[in-house]
Amino acid sequence: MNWKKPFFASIISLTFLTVLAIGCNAPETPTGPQPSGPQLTDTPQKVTYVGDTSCKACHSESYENVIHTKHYTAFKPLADFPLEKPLGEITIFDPSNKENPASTTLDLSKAQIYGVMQNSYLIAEVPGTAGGFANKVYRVGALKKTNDKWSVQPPKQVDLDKDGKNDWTAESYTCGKCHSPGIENESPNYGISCESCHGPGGNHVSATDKKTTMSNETARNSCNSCHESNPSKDAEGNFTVNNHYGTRNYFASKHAQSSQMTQCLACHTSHKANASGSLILKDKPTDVCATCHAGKAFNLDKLMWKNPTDTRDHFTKDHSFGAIKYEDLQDDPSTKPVEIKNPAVIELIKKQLPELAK
Ligand code: HEC
Ligand code: HEC
Ligand code: HEC
Ligand code: HEC
Ligand code: HEC
Ligand code: HEC
Ligand SMILES: [Ca+2]
Ligand SMILES: [Ca+2]
Repeated sequence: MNWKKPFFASIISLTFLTVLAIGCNAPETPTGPQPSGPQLTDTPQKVTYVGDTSCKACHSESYENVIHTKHYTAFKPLADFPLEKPLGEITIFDPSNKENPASTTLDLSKAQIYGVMQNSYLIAEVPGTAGGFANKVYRVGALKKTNDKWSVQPPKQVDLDKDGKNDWTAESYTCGKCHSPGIENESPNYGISCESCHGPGGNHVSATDKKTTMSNETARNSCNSCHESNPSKDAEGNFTVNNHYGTRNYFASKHAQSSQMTQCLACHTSHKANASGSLILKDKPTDVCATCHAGKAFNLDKLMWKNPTDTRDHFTKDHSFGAIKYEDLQDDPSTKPVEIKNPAVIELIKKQLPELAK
């Protein structure tokens, strides 16, 4: 399998999506893994997402495994969070136009609420107003837990209308592509679901030929659409490895370059979590390495470094497996993103990722 192809496709689609996320009035485009098989026919087939319970009817074992993975807890229904008091009206500001900020009143008890992302952000639909809220889906609140109950609070406090008091600002929801693709896909499941990796299942479910209407290959190639691994460029044109989602620098590893490897799934599972709830093939991560590197002892904490300048400590570990050490990058430790200043590493990027180097 050629690793680089899906890799580039994902860079291109991500760049495109970033542009979409920034441009407020950009048209909506289906995102996430696209179905494999013939595409771009004269009459494009409408893709339909049918939801997990539909898959469960025939693939109950997969279903039981998958619902216990962290993919399934990335986005939850609000009903999972017992509230201190019933939802009511809030006045929210759209921060996208700082000169002339629009505001509106939203009755949360009647609003279309999609759910809660990463146990903290309340995601809901906000009807458009004159001069504001053009993007439909917004991060309208932050959930805070006190004792056993949750309350909805402003996600961000900024004095937008400059009256001396902080305003409840609701930002356009740009995180859904990876955290809740189901919202945009109009899937019955708003979070990450079977179809987030497998592509829409409508055809497969209704087809008599089950074998050719769903391909494992689509799912194997899906990981990168959310776990974007390559460096990116900042506004000054520096390469950075600041993304929170990537298996950072995987391109530089001997693994990515080896045809023996089946990429992510050489070490990870797609459905079944290990004893610690992680999608890793063995309960002890070093036991995975031992299946191919018998007798070698790896210190994964050192080898798979985390961004040391990320105060929130939630960035994915480096996956270059020794090809790029943090010390090699010549990062400026005073800034949060990890800048790549070392000419030798920049050369490596140019060689392995010529598209990105342009
Ligand atoms: C009505 C029953 C049914 C439903 C509903 C169904 N499948 Fe299947 N699925 C099958 C059968 C039968 C096969 C073929 C198994 C075989 O021949 O090995 C299959 C095969 C597959 C395969 C393997 C394809 C391959 O290359 O081997 C995947 C992946 C899959 N289904 C995913 C899904 C997903 C995701 C959903 C929900 C969107 C779903 N299925 C819903 C019956 C179903
Ligand atoms: C390109 C895909 C993508 C986008 C866009 C994205 N994320 Fe993530 N996010 C991920 C992935 C993948 C992970 C899991 C990383 C890991 O486990 O190493 C993650 C993890 C997280 C976590 C959990 C970190 C932890 O340590 O538990 C938070 C919080 C988060 N993202 C917030 C956001 C917010 C807020 C946005 C939008 C402003 C956003 N993400 C946009 C892909 C994305
Ligand atoms: C994180 C991505 C991901 C999610 C989520 C996911 N799958 Fe899969 N699935 C895969 C991959 C990758 C394969 C290919 C198997 C392999 O190469 O190990 C696969 C294989 C399958 C197969 C083929 C038989 C097998 O197990 O190898 C079926 C059936 C299937 N998935 C059904 C489902 C159903 C049903 C759900 C939801 C309950 C689901 N999958 C959710 C990635 C995913
Ligand atoms: C050579 C084995 C290997 C390959 C290939 C690999 N990973 Fe990992 N990955 C690991 C190990 C081991 C860990 C856990 C490290 C730990 O817990 O100390 C991990 C952790 C992760 C995490 C959890 C976040 C974290 O920092 O703990 C994510 C997300 C991840 N890998 C995604 C991927 C994706 C996506 C791919 C494919 C591009 C991939 N990995 C390829 C071995 C691998
Ligand atoms: C639709 C976007 C999406 C796709 C596709 C996707 N992931 Fe994830 N993945 C995420 C997000 C978001 C998280 C963070 C979940 C959390 O921690 O709450 C995550 C977390 C993880 C983790 C760390 C937590 C854990 O369960 O161990 C691993 C490992 C991982 N994904 C591997 C994979 C692999 C392998 C594939 C492809 C078969 C894949 N992912 C496909 C979005 C995605
Ligand atoms: C499916 C087999 C497989 C697994 C599993 C695997 N590797 Fe590798 N590893 C390889 C191959 C193949 C190479 C490339 C060998 C080469 O080109 O010299 C490699 C190269 C490496 C290298 C660079 C060269 C070296 O030997 O020092 C490191 C470091 C490494 N692997 C670490 C790990 C770690 C750590 C794990 C577990 C998280 C792991 N590998 C899991 C197959 C694997
Ligand atoms: Ca104010
Ligand atoms: Ca820095």
